[in-house]
Amino acid sequence: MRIGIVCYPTFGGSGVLATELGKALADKGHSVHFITYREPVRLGGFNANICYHEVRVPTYPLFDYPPYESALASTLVDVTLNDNLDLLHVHYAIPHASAAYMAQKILEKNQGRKIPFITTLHGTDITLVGKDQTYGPVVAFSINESDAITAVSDNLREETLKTFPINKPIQVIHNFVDVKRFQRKPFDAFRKVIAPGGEKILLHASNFRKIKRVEDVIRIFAEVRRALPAKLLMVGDGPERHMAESLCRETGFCDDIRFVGKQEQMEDILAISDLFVLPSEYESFGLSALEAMAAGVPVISTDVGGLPEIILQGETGFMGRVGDVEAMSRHAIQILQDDTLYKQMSAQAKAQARKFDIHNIVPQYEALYQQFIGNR
Ligand code: GMT
Repeated sequence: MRIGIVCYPTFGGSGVLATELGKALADKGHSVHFITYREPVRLGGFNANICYHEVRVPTYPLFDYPPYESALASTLVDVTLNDNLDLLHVHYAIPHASAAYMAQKILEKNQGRKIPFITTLHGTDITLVGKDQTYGPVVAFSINESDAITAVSDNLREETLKTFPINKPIQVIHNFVDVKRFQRKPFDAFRKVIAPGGEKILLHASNFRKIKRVEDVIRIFAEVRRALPAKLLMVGDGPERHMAESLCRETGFCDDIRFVGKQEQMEDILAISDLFVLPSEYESFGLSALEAMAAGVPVISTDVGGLPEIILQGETGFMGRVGDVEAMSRHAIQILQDDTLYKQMSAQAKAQARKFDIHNIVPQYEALYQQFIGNR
């Protein structure tokens, strides 16, 4: 199959998922074309079945806001024609679904050919940004015009149906992880640099937006640190980083907290981590938590959105109420202090992650594509 993938090329979960999907499809012999404004961060080295097409957005003095959506739609038309694409798969509805709709209409009118497009909903495109009246009508329209709609969790499917009048089925295809890639390797030298005294290592990774409640990460860590020797690694960057850095000074544990910025090799960082902390206000899925579990790292999180679809309460970690720092800290301490419990949870986390292994999920997308390509 010849598939065009549209995504955000950033560290966000939707871009990571789209990139990993494209790479997996290419490994299976499909021809994959990434169409976005920058090379996706997880794309990695050369693959003969992958092409990256950059969407150029020329500036012009008239434009206070260069029209990315039009530039994307035009690039989709161009790539579909020149590379004879069978299908477009857009990740994150805004503005990708409406750009794909526009490209579809242009091709239909000019070439008499309908390129099917599939929209995968990832989370904030529905629950935060999409809901906003500024975008709502366009989001609802372009989702409904998609030839197929998928959501990354049952919860996101329900949220979408609550938010928009959707007139076609939404298929749930859960996010996935390449379990093999996240198998722990002995990384003692790296671990010694971060925790020279053998301290436990807690990890948080996100885009540091409000929805992630990074202040709760710092508060949970402070409680853990009062109970046992520990270090905290904060991976990622975003609007709440400054606040989090000030808060860590207030806790008095600044020397034990490292902000390491955006990192690509999550598997290396997870290999030295003992506990992953994700106390978000909402997660449609929580791909970072799944990656942690694949590495055998138990997760302390909130019980929101799609997280209960991947985390098994008391078996692969603990989920508390949003803002319940006390309960999340108490369970974190318990897990870290009890070696037998820790080993059990770590093994169960790996076993649970295997259910979401790339080899189980990617065929679901291929089967969906086949439904449309078969009709051409
Ligand atoms: O978490 C973010 O803010 C980034 C966002 C994105 O679109 O890249 O992540 C969303 O999609 C991920 C991949 O499907 C999910 O794992 C995240 O849970 C989801 N984030 C939210 O729902 C807040």
